[in-house]
Amino acid sequence: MSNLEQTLSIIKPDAVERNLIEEIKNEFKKNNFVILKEKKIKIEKHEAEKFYQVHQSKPFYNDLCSYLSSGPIVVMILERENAISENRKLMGATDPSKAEEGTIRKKYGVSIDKNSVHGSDSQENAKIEIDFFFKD
Ligand code: IDP
Ligand code: MG
Repeated sequence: MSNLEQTLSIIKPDAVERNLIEEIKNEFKKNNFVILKEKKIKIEKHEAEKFYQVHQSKPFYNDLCSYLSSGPIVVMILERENAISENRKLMGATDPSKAEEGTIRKKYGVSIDKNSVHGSDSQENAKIEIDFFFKD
């Protein structure tokens, strides 16, 4: 059975700053993701706070929102079979030092906060996150 899905991906400020946009996009393309839409933007802190609302009770929430709004990011809609789980697999563990070999976070991440990429974690959140950045 085919299960074509879309997920939201973000190339975070640490990766944009190190000129890794094309390399990371190539990781997605090599792994059969189609980039349906993409834009390079810089968001305000209040927008990051809305995006990361689910984490508002966490001790790292304030730093996380400051960080995501600290520099340009690339937001993308990625499509493939089982895009949500396949993207999570390709990204690797949240902490790059615990991520598997070959994953994007293992290759490019520098720390748990500067871990280079974001990816939606469920169908429900994928829809919310895609609308957040791409609703006209
Ligand atoms: P995920 O990005 O792998 O889905 P989440 O638990 O959803 O991980 O956390 C969102 C983001 O918050 C992570 O990507 C990471 O940048 C940051 N983060 C998560 N846990 C910590 C922590 O313990 N300290 C600092 N930052 C964290
Ligand atoms: Mg998450």
